[in-house]
Amino acid sequence: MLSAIRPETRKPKLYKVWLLNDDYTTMEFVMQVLESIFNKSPAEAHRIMMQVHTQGRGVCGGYSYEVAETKVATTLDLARREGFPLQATLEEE
Ligand code: TYC
Repeated sequence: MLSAIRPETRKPKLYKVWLLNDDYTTMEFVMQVLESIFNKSPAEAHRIMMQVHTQGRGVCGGYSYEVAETKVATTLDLARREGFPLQATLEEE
């Protein structure tokens, strides 16, 4: 169906942003990323960080492709500037 004709049927895809665990990025930095880039409360940031730390990866949220891609790029940028190997990826929901 053409979205120009039936705009109400458009269902934008969501993309999950995942944070991956590593041995070198500090817990404090990961929580800072979750609070400043993913707008999490300190309690939620701590919960997600610990999930990544104990299970290898965790979801930071679901966003449009553009927003998800920007959040991944901003995360990687900040991590590299601080000298951390933190990795983040996108996954279609
Ligand atoms: N495993 C890291 C440590 O023990 C903490 C960490 C958590 C790193 C989450 C990355 O996405 C991450 N310092």
